[in-house]
Parts: sequence; C-alpha cells; structure tokens
Amino acid sequence: MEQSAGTRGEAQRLAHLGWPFFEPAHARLAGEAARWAAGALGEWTHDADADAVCRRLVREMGAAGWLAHAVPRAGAGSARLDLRSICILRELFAFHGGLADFAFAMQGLGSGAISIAGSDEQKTRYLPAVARGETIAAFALSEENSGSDVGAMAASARRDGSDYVLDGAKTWISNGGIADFYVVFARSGEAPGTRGLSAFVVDAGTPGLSAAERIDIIAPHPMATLRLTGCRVPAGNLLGAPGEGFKIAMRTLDVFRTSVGAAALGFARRALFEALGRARERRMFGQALADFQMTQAKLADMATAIDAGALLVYRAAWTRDVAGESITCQAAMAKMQATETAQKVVDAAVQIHGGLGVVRDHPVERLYREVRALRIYEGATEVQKLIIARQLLEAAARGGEGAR
Ligand code: COS
Repeated sequence: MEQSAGTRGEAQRLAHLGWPFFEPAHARLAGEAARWAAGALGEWTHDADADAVCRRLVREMGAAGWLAHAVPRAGAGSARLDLRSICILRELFAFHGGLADFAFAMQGLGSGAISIAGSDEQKTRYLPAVARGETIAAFALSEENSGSDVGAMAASARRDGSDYVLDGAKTWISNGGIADFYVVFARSGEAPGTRGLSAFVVDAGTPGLSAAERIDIIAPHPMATLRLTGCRVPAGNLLGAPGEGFKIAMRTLDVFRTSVGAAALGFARRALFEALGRARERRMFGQALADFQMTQAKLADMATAIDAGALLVYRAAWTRDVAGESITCQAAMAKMQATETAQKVVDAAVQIHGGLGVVRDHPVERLYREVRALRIYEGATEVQKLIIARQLLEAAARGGEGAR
C-alpha cells in the first residue's frame, strides 16, 4: 500500500526528538500524533470552506485529545502548559496542512489569556470545553492602527455598575466569525499607553458584538473584523486586574510565539520532503535533478536552516518548561529565525519543482501561501528584533552579559 506524505520519512522527520531537550514522553507523543494525522486529518483545497474545515478539525482534535496539550486542565492545581508538546504538535500538524496547525494553535492562543490570568471560576467555565473541541476560542488584540504598537489601542472599556461597556473595532481576528468566545483587549484607562489596557472574555452572541466582516487572505483561514458597539459584559468577565491587559497579552504571546516558530518548521520540513522527492524523481540532461550540485546546495541549505530553527524553538520551549525562566528574548529569536528561514526553504522547494511548484493546490504552492503570514502575525519580524535588542541592552545596562 502506498504510504501518505504523513508516514513516509516519519522516522527521519522525528529524529530531532532524540535531542536532549526532550523526554521519552515527547517522542511517544510525536509518534502517536504523526500516525493520527496521517490517518485522520484528510486533505482540503484552496477553495474549501475554511470555516467548515476548522470546525471539523477542532472537534476531531478535541476528541482525540490533542487540544488538551494546548489548553491546560482547569481548576485548582491546574496543569502547566508543556511548550515542547505544543511545538511538537504544531510541527506535525503544519506538516500536514496550514488549517490543521491553525485549528490546533488558535484553541491555545484564544484561551491562553484565561489559562494565564483567569480565576478558577473562569478557567472552569471556559477551558474544559475548549480542550474537548466543543467550543472555539479567539484572541482579539489587533486594531487597524494598533498592530505592532499595542499601546496605541483605541477600543475602550468603560465601567458601568457591575458591567463593562466595550466600544471599538478589533481586526485580523483569527477564528473571527466561528469562535464561541473572544478574549478582547481594550483600553480601560487606569493609565496612559500599555498600563491602561484590560482583557475581557466576550461570548459570541453578546449584544453589541459583531464578527460579520470577514477577511479573505492569501491562505484562507477563518478571519474577521470585530465591531463592539455598546457591548456590555459582566465585570466577572475581566481577566486579572484592571490595567493588566498588556502584560497578559505579552505573557500569552511569549508562549505562542515560540510555537509559531514550530509551525514554520512543520511547513519547512514538508517543503524539504517534497523537494527531496522531486529532486530524486525528476530527470533532465540525462540525470536526476538531485545529481546537480546546484540542487544539492539548495537541499543542504534547506536542511541546515530547519535544524537551526529547531534548535532555537526547542531551546526556548525547554527553557520555559524545565528551567522555568522567562523566554521573552528566546521566543522572539525562535519565531524570527524559524519563520524567516521557512520562507526561504519553501521558496527553494517551489524552485526545485519548477512550473509544478506554482500550480494551484500543489503541496508546495499551498506551502508558499501558508508560510507568508507567519513573519507578520503574533509580532512581525521587526517587532521580534526590537524585543531582542531591548533585552540585550537592558541586560547590558544591568552589567550582565546578555539576556539569552
Ligand atoms: N511579559 C511580561 N511583561 C512584559 C512583557 C512580557 N513578555 N513585555 C513587556 N512587558 C511589560 C514591560 O516590562 C513593561 O512593564 P512596566 O510598565 O511595568 O514597566 C510593560 O509591559 C510595557 O512594555 P514595553 O515598554 O516594552 O511596551 P511597548 O509599548 O514598548 O511595546 C512591543 C513593546 C513592541 C514589544 C509590544 O507592543 C509587542 O509585542 N507588539 C507586537 C504585538 C503583537 O504581537 N501583535 C500581534 C497580535 S496577535 S496576531
């Protein structure tokens, strides 16, 4: 029986699970998830109904237990997120398809602020259903004039008795339109800039919340602009204390930015896998494409870039999981390096495929569309550079050697 892309070369693709960053349970998780993904995920095309695909994937990933790795158990003594497991699963799901990675990751990002800052009651109310794939979560931070500059946020939250009233617009909201709840960041005004923001859980269907404006992007995903018009939420939906919203957002992003690097690795590994297959099969000028040194140079660069990205991603994940240290700088390095090089790896795979590489819905054409947004979302490469440099300069000012 012919093997799918998911199972062919599996041992080689999972070889890095032998690195000292991992425990035996991680290798088991990766093997099980790779086999499940190869059998259960299925295929979808550019024209597929992305909303329907995501709803199905969330349900199936919840039922299979994978989402529980992105959403810690709720309640007292709740489990910590294991970032290495999240990264392993994002790599594997991204290898299969962008929407699979998206469906998995957005459950984690969308509920991440609740995991990090929610009360036990809020965690119990929201997290178990997200982990089971019964409800869909979304993270609503960006605005038209406040993407990189979060402190410039304009959406407002005004206290009124036992409620907050939210007004404004949030955009580029993944899962917008299909989410059951949104974690919305808004200016509550305790102080100017980043110190005056708060985070709220807003259930879909709350009067004054609309996710009607859908955004069509290069690799279709559920995405929308949210409008908040006199949207009233109980004060019990505030996450953490008033004015803590910016720090809650940044702590959430510290975790999920590392995992964006892992998704980039998954795309890059798939690109290398497809490129190796094509280079060995395709004949020209009396020999295989793989016999040309120019092809070999490309393959060597691709494989090296993937390993370099993986070392940074799993260093950051290990540092958080095992050393228990802040990974702001390491996460920024991992995201920047892995996403920037994945773009180059995917581009090289398209080049190796020649004309086939730009045929709609060819695996490498899909990768070419999927990989682009990763250098922008959850902090563009330019923001990651800012973060890294600030950390270095702060450490230098303190007399340390560096913040890594
Ligand atoms: N964890 C905890 N606290 C953090 C933090 C982190 N990772 N990063 C910053 N903070 C704290 C700072 O310590 C500072 O605290 P004090 O007010 O007590 O001094 C406060 O938050 C403000 O930080 P800073 O001065 O660095 O804020 P800036 O406005 O300069 O913003 C950047 C910094 C640009 C790094 C930030 O706005 C950012 O990450 N932007 C990109 C946002 C993004 O990813 N958008 C995409 C949305 S999801 S698709």
